[in-house]
Amino acid sequence: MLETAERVDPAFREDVLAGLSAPIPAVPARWLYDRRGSELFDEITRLPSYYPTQTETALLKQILPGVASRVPSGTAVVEFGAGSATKTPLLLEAVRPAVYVPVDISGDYLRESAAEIAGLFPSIRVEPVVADFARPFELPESISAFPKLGFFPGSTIGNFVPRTATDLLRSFRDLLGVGSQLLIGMDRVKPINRLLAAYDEPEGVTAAFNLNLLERINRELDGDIPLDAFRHEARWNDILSRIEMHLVATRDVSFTIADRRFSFASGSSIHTENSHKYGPRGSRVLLLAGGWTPIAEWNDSAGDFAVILSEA
Ligand code: AVI
Repeated sequence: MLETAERVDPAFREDVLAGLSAPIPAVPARWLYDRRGSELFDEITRLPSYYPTQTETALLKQILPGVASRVPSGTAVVEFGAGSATKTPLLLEAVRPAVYVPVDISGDYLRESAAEIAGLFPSIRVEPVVADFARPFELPESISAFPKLGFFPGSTIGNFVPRTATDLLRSFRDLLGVGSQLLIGMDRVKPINRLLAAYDEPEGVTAAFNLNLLERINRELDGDIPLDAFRHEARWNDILSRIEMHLVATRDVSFTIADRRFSFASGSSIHTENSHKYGPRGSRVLLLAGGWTPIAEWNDSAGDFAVILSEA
């Protein structure tokens, strides 16, 4: 139960009402991450079938000395997202930057993780910035003179359609400046059965993560969506090279959200997330289109995941 009505983000209401009224019903993936959604995502990253986290972490352990040798000393690391408890310390240990600037929309989470990093690395100045990195924001004036390394792991870039991903990469370039560097993780195209298994596993955590969106809508937007009328589905869209998450109606269903009536026919769906997968050339073209020139690229031995260092 919400304590106060004003805790609901008006953009959530707008996105849900407009998204569910659209010819192809969809809700932007960012709304999957309320507190419960973030906990469930955390659980997903520990599932054996969700290979991206384990693979990227293992790859970073191997390659970070090579990354560090290409990064100037006295760098400021700017991480887009509050940082993972595992990957961020690995990077900071290897690069030993002068300053670490994590950027995240969730102030509470950001402050907690920034305090942890400050405890682990007393010699690194930690300057958290509360901001949605997908919208314009400013870096602390105090790091203007430092060389900068952006860090964007986890293949989060894959959650943006290519046009928006390009805009995002360009905004990172504008923010960090010419001469800066970007270290980015990108998930690779691979056999469909492995992709589907990563997004629809027997444990049902990804299903719970997807269905949690309906619970959030009911709770925050005064909805009465019957949760048992929808099921989680992961689909591979080959033309667009992406996994899509959908909530598929298991029967004809009608419900109300914020006094608006919606009807879904059995089998129709609400599209809730895209996770684009890139081949080697596709990932480089995306970076180039976003204003970044790849200078080094590392893949795990199975070719499942790539980490790419680029320069602006
Ligand atoms: C956050 N992001 C990179 C995840 C992904 O793989 O696209 C989100 C996710 N959705 C379902 N499982 C994981």
